Amino acid sequence: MEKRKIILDCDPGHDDAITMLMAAVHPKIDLLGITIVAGNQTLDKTVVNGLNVCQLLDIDAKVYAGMPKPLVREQVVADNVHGESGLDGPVFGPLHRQVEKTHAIKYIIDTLLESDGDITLVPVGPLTNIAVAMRTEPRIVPKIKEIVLMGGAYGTGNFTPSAEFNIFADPEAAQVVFTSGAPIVMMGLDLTNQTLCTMEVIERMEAVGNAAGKLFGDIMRFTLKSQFECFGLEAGPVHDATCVAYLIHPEAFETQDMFVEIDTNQGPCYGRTVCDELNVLKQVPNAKVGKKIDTDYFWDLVEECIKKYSDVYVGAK
Ligand SMILES: [Ca+2]
Repeated sequence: MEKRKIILDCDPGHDDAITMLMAAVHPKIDLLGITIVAGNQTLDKTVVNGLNVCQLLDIDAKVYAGMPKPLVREQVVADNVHGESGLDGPVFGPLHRQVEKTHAIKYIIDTLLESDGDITLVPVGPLTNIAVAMRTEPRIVPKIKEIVLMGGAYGTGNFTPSAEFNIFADPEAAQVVFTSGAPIVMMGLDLTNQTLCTMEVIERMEAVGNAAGKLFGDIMRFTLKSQFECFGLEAGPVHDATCVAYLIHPEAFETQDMFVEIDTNQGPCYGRTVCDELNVLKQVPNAKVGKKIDTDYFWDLVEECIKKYSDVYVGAK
């Protein structure tokens, strides 16, 4: 089976942790490395969260710390959804896993330059690391096979009425990435909000009975609580994991080629992904934008990934 080589760039984060869980174990994905960015919480916290998830699940991919602040704007975090730690809910033991000494930007640049152009970037946090890598070494851009990212929306935002959190947290970085010329697949809220995790889904994953199923349950039980408190929702989306699901089985997705611009004016639409869904501008599309996902496929895939941990992992640590 041909594996998709990926670098997962994330800001763990509840849905980030589930994305790590899936990317690390699925046979169609070759997880080369995990780079961390500030986003859902400050970098010190997102790095610890990423290491905790790797340690708990025995994920052997190396973890690299990246940018601690957005390019231009003041830092915002999503503690309303993700809590004080950035990954409230699961309880982890003493942390022994360590972050690599190499900076994430250097890792991304060196790995892409040495590659045969077969590496896909999967950014599921603010795009600061990817933008800085592109600006530091523009020769990486033609080396990128594809960027499959979670961010934005052509409908309503979730952090402001106009903007989705990942893009709002660093709109200028998003502009660098969306104007780079690299092929982009954008999983925005219009699609990711279809992955609503109900209590029924949580109980299904916990019933697998291993550490990965328990982690999924601990994560999503907290997410359900925060989604209800923040948005009045009875279920919680697993936004970031749609990117890995797309790489494994793109046929389960409906996408549309669109021209996408980032609003970097600091008004009410700051950080909005302005998507030309009706092609009124007659511009060349720069992104495939996710519209629909087969949710039955999605939950089957999540369960399949969780079950794979029964083979590689026994008992709690
Ligand atoms: Ca994220």
